[in-house]
Amino acid sequence: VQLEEELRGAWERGELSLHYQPIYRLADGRPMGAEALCRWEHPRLGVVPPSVFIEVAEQSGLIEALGRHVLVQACQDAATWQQPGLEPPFVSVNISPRQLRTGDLPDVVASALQSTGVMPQQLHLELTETAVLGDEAQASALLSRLRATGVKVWLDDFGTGFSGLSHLRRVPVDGVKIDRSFVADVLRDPDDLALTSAIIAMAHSLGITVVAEGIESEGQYAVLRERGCDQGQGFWLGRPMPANEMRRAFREAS
Ligand code: G
Ligand code: G
Ligand code: MN
Ligand code: NA
Repeated sequence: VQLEEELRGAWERGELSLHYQPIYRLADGRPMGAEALCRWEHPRLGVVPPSVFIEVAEQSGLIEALGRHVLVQACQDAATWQQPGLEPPFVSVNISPRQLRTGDLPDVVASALQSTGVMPQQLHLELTETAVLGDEAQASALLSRLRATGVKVWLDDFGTGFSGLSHLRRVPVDGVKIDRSFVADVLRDPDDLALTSAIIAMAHSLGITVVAEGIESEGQYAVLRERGCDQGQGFWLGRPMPANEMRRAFREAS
């Protein structure tokens, strides 16, 4: 309850900010976009990790307001990444289960796009498998509505919920992000390599883009590229950074 009180109004006090981790096309190493990651710098406690405060925000309902701020800020930052004549880098925003359930997500997304002038294709929403589990029919309807506006939907932490592959037939998504627990062992564990390759092949047969997360070495990058994985992110490629640094990195790469 105490952390909840501290979190209330934290955005308005300027304690919360977004960092961005670049996402690259594996075939040629070009940066395609970035994932927005929320940070909380508490004046006394220091940096509180999202793994702690997102949970608190979810349970208290604060996630709804926080989620709106995050979407607007992410779109504002992405608007500064656009360069004339070049395909603009996308921004990928994490959406938690409660934001999905409240039902007004399409309106929140539309208003963030409208107020910032960002094209819908430039915005990706990352949903976890568990968020769309449970009520598949309702989730599918909502995802279809979102995708109809041009926004892209990605399944985050893919492969950790056992229903993974069968899910892809029923839930309409543009991409999947292979969970970093698979990527971590892809060079050591033949089972993880087999599973990762199967996810890539299956997703591609359905026309779905595959992103690997948690790439921490050149070897992991090489094997994922060789297996046809489309995009990737991880500490070996780039750490999360402030928006202005991300902007500079996109400029230097173009
Ligand atoms: O940066 P870190 O590894 O600590 O992130 C931990 C978790 O917090 C990740 O699963 C990430 O998806 C989640 N997260 C980070 N920023 C946001 C955000 O803005 N909204 C939501 N819902 N989750 C976030
Ligand atoms: O659950 P989600 O995928 O949204 O979590 C993203 C989190 O993963 C971020 O907090 C980010 O800091 C973390 N992350 C990004 N790249 C790596 C990596 O290469 N290794 C590890 N261990 N974590 C990473
Ligand atoms: Mn994510
Ligand atoms: Na993830």
